[in-house]
Amino acid sequence: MDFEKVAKYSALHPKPAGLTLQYGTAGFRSKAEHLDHIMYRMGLLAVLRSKKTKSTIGVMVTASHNPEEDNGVKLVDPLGEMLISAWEEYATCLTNAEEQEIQNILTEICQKEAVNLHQDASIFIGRDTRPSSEKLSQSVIDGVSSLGGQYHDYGLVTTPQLHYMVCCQNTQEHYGKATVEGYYQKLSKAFGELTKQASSCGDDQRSLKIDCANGIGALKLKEMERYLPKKLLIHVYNDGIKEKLNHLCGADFVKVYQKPPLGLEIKPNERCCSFDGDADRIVYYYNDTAGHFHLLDGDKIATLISTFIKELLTKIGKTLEMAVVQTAYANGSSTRYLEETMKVPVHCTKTGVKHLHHKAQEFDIGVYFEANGHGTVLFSKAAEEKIRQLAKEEKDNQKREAAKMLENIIDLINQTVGDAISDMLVIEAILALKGLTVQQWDAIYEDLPNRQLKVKVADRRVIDTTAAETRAVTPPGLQEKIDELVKKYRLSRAFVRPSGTEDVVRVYAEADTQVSAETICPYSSCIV
Ligand code: G16
Repeated sequence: MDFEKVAKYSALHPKPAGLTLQYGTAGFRSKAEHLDHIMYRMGLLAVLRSKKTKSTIGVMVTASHNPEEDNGVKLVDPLGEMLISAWEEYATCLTNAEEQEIQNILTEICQKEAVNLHQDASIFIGRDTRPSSEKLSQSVIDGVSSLGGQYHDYGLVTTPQLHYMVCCQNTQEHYGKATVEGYYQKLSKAFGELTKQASSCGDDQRSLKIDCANGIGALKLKEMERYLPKKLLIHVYNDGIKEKLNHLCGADFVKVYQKPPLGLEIKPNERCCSFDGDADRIVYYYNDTAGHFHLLDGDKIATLISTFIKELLTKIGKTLEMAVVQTAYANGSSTRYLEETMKVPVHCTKTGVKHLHHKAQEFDIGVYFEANGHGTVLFSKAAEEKIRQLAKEEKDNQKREAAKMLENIIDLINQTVGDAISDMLVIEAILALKGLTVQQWDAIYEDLPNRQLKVKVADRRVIDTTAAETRAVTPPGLQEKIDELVKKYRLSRAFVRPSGTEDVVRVYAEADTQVSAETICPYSSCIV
């Protein structure tokens, strides 16, 4: 390692005195002006991770749903998954080190992980549309270069596009071509094939309004449009030309406040959806004729997709084990519907797609979605092979057609991480194939009324949780108070947890009526 070069560049990316940050739910997030040294150091760490795994590693500069003034960075592991947790600790340690400690920490990581320093390193870099992102990604490049790593700067891409390209590169393009164009071609082809199968159901042209949170999603959807079959008419809103990223719009805003985004006028019963700032989350919604807003969140998406897959599995007559993975935010009605009506096993993990992803990998088919719209479907290698073989060789027409649909779902869904564009295409295809309106989809089950709040506290780390974040273990007495409170309301539950992406505590409550949920929620936040 050329420590002199590392030290020389490091001095150009100084750490603000007294600042400590943690690798949180999805990497580091903070005000953009705090992040320069972190970007440089994540460039360094990505090189070591690349040498260790002998693979290309991704570095994405984004703070996704956070306000425009924030920024962040997350590292992407070889198959497009989030960075493994042991290395999250190295990331935190390196980030919080004083300048003179950097050399020792890098050496320690190399020793512990037996990193071969002679191994080549390759890093893929991407960024979102925040004004601060370009400069910060340059700092990542400085980090990569000062340790002699090679890099490919993809510039403006959605987070899931970068995950996809890392996976393509490390699977010798078995997963697809490691270019943005390759991504458009793969998804559009699978979508075209799937919806071709829908045309026999007599479906006409479908149109969808998409709120892009004034972020990267708008840019990428516009690029992708020319690849997509004309049967899907997409109308992009909040494209970032005039307004600020995530301001009163986007998937997070719509989910938390349960109202439509600014900048998108909804006609009664019109199907609309919102992406978040880096296009890895999606939620759907519509207004009914009485003007009431209806949200179809990650739980409704998981139900739609898993119902569809289960029907196809029944048709092909193969026993493949499918499960749904959720978090504590999943609406109680969705869990009940999946378990009791659909007879699909449901598992609950901590918040953060990294946790859901790992759990979903345990099944032949793992459908995972956070209620906030972040999720995807994973097919095990064995399941994928079986499906592809049936799609090619099965003699029975009906079975073969069902297997082909599953094969196209495999190609359409971005299995590396939740992806708003890919999820949107899967949902649109399923709705077309099943001939479902958004209202019919919504009516599959009725959500329990719920409320979510963000609460500012002096130090959110005083709250520690257990049981997949459904119970608080500290501060003492907090959980007992919540238990006492929820006892008073029917079908109610509530929990609090510190956010891993924003400096807030999140409070969630649900109950049999909206009034009860609203009463519990502000009350829970008072306790905090
Ligand atoms: C990130 C994570 C999600 C998580 C969300 C909120 O989303 O990828 O898994 O649900 O943060 O996390 P928290 O409640 O800990 O703040 P995004 O879209 O912001 O990258």
